[in-house]
Amino acid sequence: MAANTSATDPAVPARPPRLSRATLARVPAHAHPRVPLDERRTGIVHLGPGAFHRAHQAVHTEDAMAAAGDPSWGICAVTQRSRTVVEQLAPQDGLFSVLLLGQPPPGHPPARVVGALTEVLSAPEEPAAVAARLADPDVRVVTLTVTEKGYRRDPATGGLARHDPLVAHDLAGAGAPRTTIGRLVAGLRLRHERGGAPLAVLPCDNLPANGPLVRRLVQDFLAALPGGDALAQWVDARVAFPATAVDRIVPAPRPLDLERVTGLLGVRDAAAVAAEPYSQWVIEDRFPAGRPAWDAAGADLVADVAPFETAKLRLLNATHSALAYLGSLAGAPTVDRALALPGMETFAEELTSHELLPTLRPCPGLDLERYRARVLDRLANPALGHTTRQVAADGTEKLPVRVVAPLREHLAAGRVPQRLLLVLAAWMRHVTTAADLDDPRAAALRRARAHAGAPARAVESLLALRAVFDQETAASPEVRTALTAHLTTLTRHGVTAALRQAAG
Ligand code: CS2
Repeated sequence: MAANTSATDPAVPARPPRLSRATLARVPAHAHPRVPLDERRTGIVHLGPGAFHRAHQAVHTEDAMAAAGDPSWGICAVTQRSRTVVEQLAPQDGLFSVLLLGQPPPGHPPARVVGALTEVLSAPEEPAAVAARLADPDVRVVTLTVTEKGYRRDPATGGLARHDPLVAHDLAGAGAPRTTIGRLVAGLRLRHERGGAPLAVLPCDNLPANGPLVRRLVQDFLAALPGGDALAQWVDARVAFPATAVDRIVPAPRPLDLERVTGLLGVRDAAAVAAEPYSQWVIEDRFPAGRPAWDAAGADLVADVAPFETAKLRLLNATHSALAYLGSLAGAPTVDRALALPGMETFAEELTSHELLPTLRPCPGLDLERYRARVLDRLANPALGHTTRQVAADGTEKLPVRVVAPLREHLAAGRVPQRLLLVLAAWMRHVTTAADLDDPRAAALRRARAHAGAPARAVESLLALRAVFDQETAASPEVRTALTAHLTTLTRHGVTAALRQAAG
């Protein structure tokens, strides 16, 4: 007979229970939420509570509530698509932990439970409850992390992609909204009807001028709605859309991270996230109905976010994409391993110092050269295990902002930045050869695959993608020549030779 393996058998260690309010007592006190859970009230609705939200805004908000002794900024987390997030968080009463990858700052535990989430809703399943929350006057801030593609912008106009089938569905108004902007507008409409309390909408995705962008998308949506005028006027007058720059590397958690959390906290946590110790948040200070004391918890509240945002998108995100494409072509599974490839550190140093830093405006209170050097140290953190595959995803959404924008500035000044062009050539090689393409425009990209062996034709075909390259950049003979030269070298001689060539 097999041995009895019941939970009462002292020979079999009991499986730790799952994190929840009922099991919190098992967690060491230093890792407990920093706000009294019974005192929290909901003051924020967050759309898209993926790993990044949990490791960034939720942590900053809990710290702000604790610093100011104001528990009225609990977060109602609204998932946009994924049932998994509800299944992770709801049985845990919204509790989750954040594991630090690398050396925790002095006095910080390596893992902590965050109690910022007061409620978890699923937008596809509970549209009325979501709209009601957005209309609730106690809710004074809405934050969003829905990734670049979640906004459904039209790359040609920068406004709402009105002909996108899901946007068209939401504009037709038949049934519950299916896009983030459609859901936001449904909530704003109800808020307007219920008295019109002011609100701030704060998008936290890696897009330049993200606040004004979302304002424009909402206004485009309302302009296309019959009878949307009154609502549009109210939005203009009472809803602020501050811009923000967010910065924390949050790789998808690995099984070993979840095991470490169990080891450190004594409970299992299906919603745990893992992040680098560094975290920064720069926020435009425009909140008509108040905000958490984020400034008392390390965030920078400023009048103009733009220079910070550009610095972060270029020094960190452009370099990240460079390492993702060049690294995966050379077989590096993670960003830190990519940086350790022969010639790559020098390339990253030169890309950031010679081609990115010179395009930046001064950021009050931030030493850009120190930030640049720190970014390279952060990307080299071997504890992150951030896969090049994860960062390489959605290139058609990310590259225009990170790489094509600084490229255009160089071209306008009469310079041809070879390293930025090599990053684009590496993306071209990636999309023409990768086994699985994770990109909202994968179908269009696959058409270039027929030219994988003919660099000039591949360049030609990919330069025609208006979502990535504007007309002028695509028509530049210097751009075409450099891309073809880099793609040829990558195809025939590999990454190390291409790095050497770009260094000139
Ligand atoms: C990354 C970002 O996946 C990506 O595209 O570049 O998610 C990056 O880790 C964050 O922006 C860091 O703040």
